Amino acid sequence: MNNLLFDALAAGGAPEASAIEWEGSKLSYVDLWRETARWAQALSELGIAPGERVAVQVEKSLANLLVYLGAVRAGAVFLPLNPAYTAAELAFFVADAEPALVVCDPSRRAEVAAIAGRARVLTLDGAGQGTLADLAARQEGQFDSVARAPGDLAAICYTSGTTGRSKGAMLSHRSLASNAATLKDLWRFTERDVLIHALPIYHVHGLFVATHVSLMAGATMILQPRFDPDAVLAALPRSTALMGVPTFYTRLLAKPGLSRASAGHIRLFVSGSAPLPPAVHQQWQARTGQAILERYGMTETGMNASNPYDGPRLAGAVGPPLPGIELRVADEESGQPAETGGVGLVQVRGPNLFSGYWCNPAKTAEAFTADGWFRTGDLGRLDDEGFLWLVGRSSDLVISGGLNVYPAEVEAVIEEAPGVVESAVIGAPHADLGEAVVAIVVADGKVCEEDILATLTGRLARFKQPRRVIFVEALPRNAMGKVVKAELRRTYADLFSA
Ligand code: MLC
Ligand code: AMP
Repeated sequence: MNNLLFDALAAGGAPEASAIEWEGSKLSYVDLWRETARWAQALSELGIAPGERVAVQVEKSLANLLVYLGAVRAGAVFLPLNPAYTAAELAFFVADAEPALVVCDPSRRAEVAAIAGRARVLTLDGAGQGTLADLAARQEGQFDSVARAPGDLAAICYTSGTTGRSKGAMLSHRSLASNAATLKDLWRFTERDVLIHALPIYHVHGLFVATHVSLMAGATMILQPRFDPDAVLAALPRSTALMGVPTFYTRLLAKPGLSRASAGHIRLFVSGSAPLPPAVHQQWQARTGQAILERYGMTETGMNASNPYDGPRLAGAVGPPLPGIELRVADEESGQPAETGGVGLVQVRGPNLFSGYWCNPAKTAEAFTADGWFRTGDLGRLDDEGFLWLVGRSSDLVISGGLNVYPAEVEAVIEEAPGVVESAVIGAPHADLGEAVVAIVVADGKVCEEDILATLTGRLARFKQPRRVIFVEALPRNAMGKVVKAELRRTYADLFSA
C-alpha cells in the first residue's frame, strides 16, 4: 500500500522543473519532495502517529505548505486554521479535534500553550522560522511516506454550523485526490502552467484546489503571502492562470494596469467560494478579453460544478456538475427532485464527498438524505443545458470576501454586551466583499457601536465583526416569533451603496 494523496501529487512534476516560487526563490520538484521528507520526518520524530491531528495556525508561507505536505506524507491529519482566529476560537478547535501537535506563530506561543491541553506546541512564523522549522532543518530529507488507504483521512477542515459550534469536515485521501485529478483534467492544467497562488491556505480553495491541481499537473506555483492586486499584476506576464474569490477580481478591476495587454495571454481565470457578480464577469471580459471561469464548491464536497473550459462560461451560472459527480435539485417541500428550471435545494453525490463530521454522528446523519446525497444547503436551479444557477442559501450564512460568517455565532457574543437586548446579524451587499457583516441591535439606548465592537475584540476574528452596527427599536418577527432576516436584508440592501 502507498500514500494515496501524496503519491498522486508527486506523480506530476519533472524533478528539475520549478514547483514553487516563493519570495524570489525557486524550489524544484526534486527539492520540494526532499523538503517534504524533512517536515514529515520532523513530525514523526515528535511522535505524531498516523491518524493523529496536526493543527496549524500560522501565516501563509512556503514552510506552512511544507508542513501540510509533510503531514500528508507522515500519515497525519492536517487541520488548517485561519491565523485571524482568536485564542478563544482556537480553544474550541483544539478541544474538539484533540490534536497531538499545535503549530502557531511564535508571538502566540504562550496563549496557545494555555489552551493546548495535552498537545505539543511548536512554532512557525511567516518567514518560515520557529521551533518546528528548526527541527525540520535538522532532518536529512529521506522519508518513506506512511501508507495510507483511500478512506484514510488527510485533513479535517472546520466549517461553522448555522447553529451551535463548528463541525470538522473529515476529508479522505480519496476525496482530495479524485477531486484534484478531475479539476486538473477539466481545466487542462499541464507542466507548462504557471499559477498565481494568492489565496490563503487555511481553506479548501487555496490549500486543495489551487495547490493540488498545480502540483498534480507538474506546474509552477507563484506562491504569494496574501492577495495584493499589485503583486498579482506584477506576476501576470510570466503566468498562465489565476484562482481567486470574487473580491480578487473586483479589486483587480480597480487597477488601471489590468488590461488586454497585461492579462490577455492568461489561459485561465477561475473564480469561486462566493457568487461572482455578473457585472464583474462582464467588465473583466471587456477589459481583458477573457471570460472568468466560475466554479462551485464547498469544504465538505470539494468542487462540485464548473463552467466549461471550452464552450460558454455563463455569467451567474456555475456550470454543470464535474465529471463523476452527480448533482440534483430537490424540491424544498417534498424533497423530490425539482422539475427542470425549478428552484430547490442542491444535493450532490460522488467520490468528492467528505467522510462525515469529526466526532459528530448526529450532524453527519442530518447532512445526508436517506439515499446518500449530501445536502449542501444552497438553493439553485438546473437549466435545460444542465447548468446550475445558484440563487441563495437555505441558511443565513454570510460570505464576506470568500470567508464564511455564521450569524448565530456573532449574535451570541453581541448579546453578551451590557445593555444589548437582542441582535440579528445579516449580510448586506458590498461592492468589495460581496457581502459585509451588519448587526441590527435592540439595546437600552446607552450602549453604542464602539461598546459592541469592543465586546467582540479578542472574542471573534476580525473578519466576523460587523462593518456596521445599526440600532433599532425592535426586530421584525413572523407569527412564530422568529426574526425575519429576509426583511432585514431587504431594508439594508443599499446600506453600503447609498
Ligand atoms: C480580512 N478582513 C476581512 C476579510 N479578510 N473582513 C471581512 N471579510 C474578509 N474576507 C479584515 C482584516 O482583518 C482587516 O481588519 C480588514 O478586514 C481589512 O482587510 P483587507 O486588507 O481588506 O483584507 P485582506 O487582507 O486584503 O483580505 C481580503 C481578502 C481575503 C478578500 C483578500 O479575506 C481573502 O483572501 N479571502 C479569501 C478567502 C478564501 O480563500 N475563501 C475560500 C474558502 S473555501 P482591520 O482590523 O484592518 O480592519 C470555500 C469553498 C470554495 O469557500 O468553494 O472554494
Ligand atoms: P465553505 O463552507 O467555506 O466551504 O463555503 C461553501 C459555500 O460557498 C457554498 O455552500 C456556497 O454557498 C458558497 N459558494 C462556493 N462557490 C460559490 C459560487 N461560485 N457561487 C456562489 N456561492 C458559492
